[in-house]
Amino acid sequence: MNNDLLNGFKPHPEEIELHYKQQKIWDNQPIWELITRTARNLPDRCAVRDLSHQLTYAELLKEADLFAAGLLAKGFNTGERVVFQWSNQVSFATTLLGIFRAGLVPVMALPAHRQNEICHFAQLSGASVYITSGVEGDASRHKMIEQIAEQAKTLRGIYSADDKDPFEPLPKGKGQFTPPPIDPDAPALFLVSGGTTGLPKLIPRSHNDYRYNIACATAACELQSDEVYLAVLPAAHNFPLGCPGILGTLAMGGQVVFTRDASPDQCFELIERFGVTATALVPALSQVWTAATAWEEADLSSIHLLQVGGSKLAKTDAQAAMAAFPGALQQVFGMAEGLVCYTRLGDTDEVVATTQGRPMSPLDELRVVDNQGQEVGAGDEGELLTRGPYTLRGYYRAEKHNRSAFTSGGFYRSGDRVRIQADGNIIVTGRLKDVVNRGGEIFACEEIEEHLLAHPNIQQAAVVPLPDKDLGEQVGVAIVCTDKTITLQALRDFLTERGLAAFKLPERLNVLSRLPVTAVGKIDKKQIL
Ligand code: AMP
Ligand code: DBH
Repeated sequence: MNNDLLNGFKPHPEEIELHYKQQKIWDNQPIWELITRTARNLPDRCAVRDLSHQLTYAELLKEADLFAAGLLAKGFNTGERVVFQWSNQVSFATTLLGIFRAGLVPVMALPAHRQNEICHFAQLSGASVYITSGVEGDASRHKMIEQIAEQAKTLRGIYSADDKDPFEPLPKGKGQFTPPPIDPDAPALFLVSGGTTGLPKLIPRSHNDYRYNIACATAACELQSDEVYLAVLPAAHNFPLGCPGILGTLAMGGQVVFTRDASPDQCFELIERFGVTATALVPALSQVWTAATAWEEADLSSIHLLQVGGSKLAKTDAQAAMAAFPGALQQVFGMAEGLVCYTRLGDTDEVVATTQGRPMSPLDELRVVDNQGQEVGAGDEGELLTRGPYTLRGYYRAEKHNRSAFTSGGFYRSGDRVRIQADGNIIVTGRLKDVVNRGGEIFACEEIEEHLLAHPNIQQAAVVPLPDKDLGEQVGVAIVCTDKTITLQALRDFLTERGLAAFKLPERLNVLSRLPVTAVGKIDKKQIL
């Protein structure tokens, strides 16, 4: 074991770890065992496919082990970090499983990340390897990889699966592979935070905590052994990776279909062809898919779980998705840091349309507090704090930030404003910092966004604070609207009619053909400002 891995990793307190193990909440197995178990029981079943490849469980494991053996033969050791940047295709699974089998620890970069983020991940994690699926027609990527090679000093190897890249191909070993022993309390992988401020942070997820995460997610979503999961969001993101996503599906013996093209055109064809039963989308994508069901002719009746999460799903969009995919919608409020909440199949339409669900584990502890840190009354709004068996105790190598991101009792301050209903379901009302401060009047952007989305011609809306020389901040609005000629005054009249206070009315309007999005497809307010 490379002990350097544990530098800057904050585990759960010892007595709590012990309790989790005694109660079999944590089962002390390596993460790869989720897949090797299926490979032993159902070797000939199809595990993964995309439009050009498919592999059975036995083949998936064999390919993974050849790569694992190759990594170890190159002199990389258990516990060393690998910046892993891979697009949605069959080799995502073989390569990631290979990293796990070798005992190396992947940093789960997303395809949209560029040299700034990749170098940051490499340096912060002290990674010795960067591996990537390749250029995919993006000429700027060659330059990017060259810059990474030059700047990321800890890297001893860079490998690309694309022979057009100026780097070595992925190492491949031979023969029988015996995986090295791992410490199940150590990080198994690093997820990256959405990075609403500055560069993304690294979120360590241990074998034990991530296995528990996956087990809770498969149970809450009632995932079955004949599940066919379509991985359409970037596969390295927590939502499609493990909630229950790719790893949950493989743990159950189901099949994962990878696609790099998220369009309804392509995805609906895949759903019909492979009988896709489950998938996960962000709200913007669910909007596009829902609209497309009106004209696309593919048979989508195999879908029984349509997960939508990552940012707030407007009630009207939820209702439209429920009509387009009957009985399948599930709202998901999750975070790579841990806590995941779901509405459940079988909840009333009202709950599915208007709430973000409830925690997936009975051991999740939730507190809603005011800005003094005092718990608010039942049903009142406040910041959500959370702690539990799969929620981190500290970002990796971020001691200073951790002092403010966690309470002294180890609760993670999510930065999300929520209300918890009497039935236990959560309503996310916005981000703590997503507010406008207009001369001391502080109000949530989300409140105005909700009113804007009630406008029949407005499809997407983002409210952002803009600097104002007299009052500090003013309200700026960016919308996607079917009526391109809509004016600021017309919007102000519409909002006034809905009873919005005059000081909350927008003073700047930008009508766009689409809103900028983050690496996983959430509306990116940083780029609107
Ligand atoms: P990240 O830290 O990048 O994993 O992003 C997690 C954050 O995304 C959460 O803390 C929320 O702010 C936001 N989020 C995720 N799901 C939802 C949802 N269903 N509704 C509103 N916000 C969400
Ligand atoms: O936004 C997220 O990070 C997220 C959303 C839904 C997440 O991590 C998840 C489900 O697991």
